[in-house]
Amino acid sequence: MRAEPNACVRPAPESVLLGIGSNQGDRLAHLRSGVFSLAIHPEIEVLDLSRVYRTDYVGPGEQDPYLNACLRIGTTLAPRVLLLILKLIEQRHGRAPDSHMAPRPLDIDILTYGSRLSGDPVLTLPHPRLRERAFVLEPLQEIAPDFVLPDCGQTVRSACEKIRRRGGPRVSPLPEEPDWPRPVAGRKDDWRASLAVHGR
Ligand code: PH2
Ligand code: MG
Ligand code: MG
Repeated sequence: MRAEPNACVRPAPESVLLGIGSNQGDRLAHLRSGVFSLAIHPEIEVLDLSRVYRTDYVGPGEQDPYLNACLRIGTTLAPRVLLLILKLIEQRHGRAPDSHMAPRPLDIDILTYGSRLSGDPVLTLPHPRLRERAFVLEPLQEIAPDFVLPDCGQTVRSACEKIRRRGGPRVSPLPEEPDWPRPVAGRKDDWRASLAVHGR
């Protein structure tokens, strides 16, 4: 059946890779609650989630270590709208609006949005520092090793191997974390139930 000319056509969901981090307060609780906030959004489906990594802070000055993880979501939200939602979730977790490079309870970054390329300074795609950051590439390679980074044609796996060879700040997975939800392959309801239990 053909759609009416004015019918509202829902766009197909895009596959989006996100990085999530915290280095302030109860870091694991913030990450968990951040994932839960994404999962309950009607236009976002959490499709995969890495383990949690303890990572040395990277950047000017000294800061406490981070906990970092990566997620793959499916969403019908346009990139700028998704960005706005992520900022709202960060703020709800106590993040000050202008806390660039300051310690933060929650940071959620769009790493890639489908294979889109964008030089927009508000939302550069892929994330401009993605390939320099082991704290992003290690968890990302768990969930998307074969994803081809659209700006350079490298897979996540090979970008990750490159940065490993270079050495650098420590990035290590936490020992099996009972409070961290894990997706159960092919059983979306279990995965959802696990998020509902762990969300606050
Ligand atoms: N995020 C930053 C700056 N430095 N270091 C680690 N280990 N993990 C982060 O998520 C991180 C960082 C700014 O967003
Ligand atoms: Mg960040
Ligand atoms: Mg950020």
